Amino acid sequence: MSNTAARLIARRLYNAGCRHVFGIPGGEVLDLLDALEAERLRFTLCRHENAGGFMAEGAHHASGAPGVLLATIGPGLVNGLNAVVNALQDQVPLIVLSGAVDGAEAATYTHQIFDQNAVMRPITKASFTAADGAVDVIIDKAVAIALADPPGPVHVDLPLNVATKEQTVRPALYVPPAAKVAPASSAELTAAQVLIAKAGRPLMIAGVGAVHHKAGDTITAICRDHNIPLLTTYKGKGLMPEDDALCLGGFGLSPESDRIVQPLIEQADLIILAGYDPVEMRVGWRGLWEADKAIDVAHVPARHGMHSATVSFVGSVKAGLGRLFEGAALHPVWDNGAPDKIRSELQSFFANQGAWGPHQAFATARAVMPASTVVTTDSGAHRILLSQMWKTQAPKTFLQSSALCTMGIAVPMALGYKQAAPDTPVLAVVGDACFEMVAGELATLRDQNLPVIIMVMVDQSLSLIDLKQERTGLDNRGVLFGQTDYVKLAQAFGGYGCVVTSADALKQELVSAMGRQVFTVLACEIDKKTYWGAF
Ligand SMILES: Cc1ncc(C[n+]2csc(CCOP(=O)(O)OP(=O)(O)O)c2C)c(N)n1
Repeated sequence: MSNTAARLIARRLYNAGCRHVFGIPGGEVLDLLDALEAERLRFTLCRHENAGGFMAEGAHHASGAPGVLLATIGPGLVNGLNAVVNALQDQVPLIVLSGAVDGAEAATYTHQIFDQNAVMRPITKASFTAADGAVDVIIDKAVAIALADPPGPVHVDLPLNVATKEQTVRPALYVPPAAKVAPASSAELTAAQVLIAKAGRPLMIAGVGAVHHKAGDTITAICRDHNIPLLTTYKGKGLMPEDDALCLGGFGLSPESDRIVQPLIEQADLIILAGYDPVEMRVGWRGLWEADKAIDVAHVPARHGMHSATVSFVGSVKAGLGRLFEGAALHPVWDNGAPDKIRSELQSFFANQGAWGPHQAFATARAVMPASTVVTTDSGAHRILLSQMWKTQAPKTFLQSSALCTMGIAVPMALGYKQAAPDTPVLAVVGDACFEMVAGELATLRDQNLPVIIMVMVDQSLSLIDLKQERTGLDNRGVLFGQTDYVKLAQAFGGYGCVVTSADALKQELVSAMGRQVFTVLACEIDKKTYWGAF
């Protein structure tokens, strides 16, 4: 068996559970590409490395294994930077493999060459150059670092001469994940349990750390046992089934949902933070509660300065919450019924309403698509309204960039998810500008035979930005654009497309799309003004 550096990297990634690699090859990564396929990792050729990075993220959400992006030297690597920063902010384990020339060569040769590690270092958790004799250690470390809390991107440069060098095969360097532990008996634990025992109006806010630690069942059980209402971030959606009367839904980017829910936060006398990272939140979430009424059960130490908590634990969010509530007997809580009133207010504010528009489109899609559907959404007005309206039953079924909030993620992330989980229905809901940023990836959907359904909300405007101009009295500048024929576009790339202007038509088209073997683009024509005041 060949034991070149390239083969070793591929084998160790396979052993870490990786089955898919996305990217675009160049002359400097051909040995690696060969090795990846030889070790049973399937390569998907995308049309832009940045989209490849989001595809890798989609595959990660489907499988739990780190996503893998392959980029060639120079332009290939830097084309993927937005996806790398997204992985850093949105806490996605992503291995970025790139080609490089040999160190000695770079002394006298400059074509396409710059310090790739220097570019990658500030936007990754680590950036390595694979060194002959230590390739196994480096790839094992890369995987361990990518998966450790908070998960994130790790870059590995593989110089051409190292890629083909035979390596001594050593047992896998076992880098055990740091033990995730519950708080030990301590003064802090006692103080937190006293706060819980005294609470009359407790509230829980859960986020991405609870998703990483699979704490959904624990959170649901605690909230139900003690009648504690739950708020989540957008990434935390589904930690508790969102149709539960105690679940108030996802929050983060909608001023209207903030306006409705913040009085409840003010009334609360105890706030339990469960893996909550405010990187997803608008600035209005800064300093919302006094430190002495908050207990923080976090997956990483807080460095954000957005809020503080009088007692704070870093470790297992799941075991930590379990320990805090061991034997807890709360008083009857929320005797004023405030959470129910807030839930009703949220429901009626974000209810389906009026004639055809985004509300009807989203309500129709939710009603028609099976409960097992995974939805990806992009950045813009469409995403904020959809995040408030779409109810999920489980975490990781509603995917988006909610920390970096980048455009152009939803279609490639849907593609990567479908590639890794072909039996799951996958729906991407995107704005027209977000869609056009990555329209070339329709070719990837065609080549890979992936029947992803794409709902494009067509309003010929960067509506979220348009709305900001409107609110601040500025003229529309740089936000309006012309009409694209999405039906022809879809057909040109080998898929099915149609224009949708009613809820009935959308219902029929979604049903047909689920039976189709190729991708579907549903161009939902709406009036941008339907977003005004909607979130
Ligand atoms: C890569 C990137 N560029 C610019 C932005 C700023 N931005 C956020 S939302 C948005 C508008 C997106 O327009 P569209 O896809 O049509 O969605 P809509 O707001 O109309 O729902 C822009 C330009 C961003 N978040 N990411």
